[in-house]
Amino acid sequence: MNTQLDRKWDVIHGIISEAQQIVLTTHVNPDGDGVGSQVAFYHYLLGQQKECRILNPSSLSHEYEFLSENVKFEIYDSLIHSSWVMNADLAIIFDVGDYSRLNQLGKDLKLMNTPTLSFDHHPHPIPNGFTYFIHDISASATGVLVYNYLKYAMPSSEYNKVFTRDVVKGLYTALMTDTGSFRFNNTNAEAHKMAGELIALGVNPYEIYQNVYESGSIKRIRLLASALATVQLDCNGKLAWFVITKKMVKSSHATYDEISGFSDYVRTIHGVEVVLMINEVGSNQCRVNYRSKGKVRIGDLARELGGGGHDFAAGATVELPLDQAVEYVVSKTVRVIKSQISNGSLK
Ligand SMILES: [Mn+2]
Repeated sequence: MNTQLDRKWDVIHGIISEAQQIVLTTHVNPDGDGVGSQVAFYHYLLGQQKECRILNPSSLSHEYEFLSENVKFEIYDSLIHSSWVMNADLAIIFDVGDYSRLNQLGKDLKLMNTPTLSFDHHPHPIPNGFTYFIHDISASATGVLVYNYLKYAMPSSEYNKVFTRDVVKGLYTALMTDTGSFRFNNTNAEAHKMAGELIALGVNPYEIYQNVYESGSIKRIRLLASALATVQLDCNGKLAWFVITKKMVKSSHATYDEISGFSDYVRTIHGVEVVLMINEVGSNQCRVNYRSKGKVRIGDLARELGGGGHDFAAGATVELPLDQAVEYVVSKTVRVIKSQISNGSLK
């Protein structure tokens, strides 16, 4: 934790303490980090007698439904929620690097002049549209920042009261999913230390693992099988790319939210440094997703394609039909990998 951040905790703590009615949200297509962080914070705030609501830009995918046991996840709708949001004195936003990923809620918060507080670890210029922010790109997950805040906010004698079952479940989910179960190259000593502390506080790692990773459907496996059949190698085996077509999704009866984690299978190939998934979402639109093992930086490439993300995990939406998107994106990616090889950053 850097010292600049340490000094910020007291300011942030003051802002949260003063607020009475608080909106909690995360990015569209929420992941385990965003959802886990907001669930932990929600339960913490309830314990502080705050009035709060989780209002997200889109629905929860099925692997995170176990987190909704004692909390209602609502999809933000201006007609239903704007009067409640208007009365809120703070919106806390988790894991959002790009303000536009808040969709309509982001626009409404701006219109209503609601102060926003961002907890985030994506690389981007700050304040990036937010009023206040806790921003640390060295954190493995946004959940790490939430955990550090809660430890700052409460005396250690109160830990057993603060870190309830719901809070630790949320935090562990955030940490586990963003580190790929402690396998990705953002896994560090702090992540393992936090995991150990959460286990000591009562979280059951296997229960969380099962809920997130062992709750898939046979439809998902069928879609995975057809996607894996398209894997191709480029750049002497350093790039592996594959596609998911609308037809595959249809014939497997799976849904797009079930494709998370597909790249993890492809990255198990020896020698592969970058995995590129191209997902046909519309007749003129493809979602592009990059995962790098840590030698090739693909964040700038994703930004060039109009998207964003981290150096080693990023994505973009490309407005092209599938065949053109494949040609355009694969050739661009090959060029980027080759230039990083030739400038010596990749052997
Ligand atoms: Mn994250």
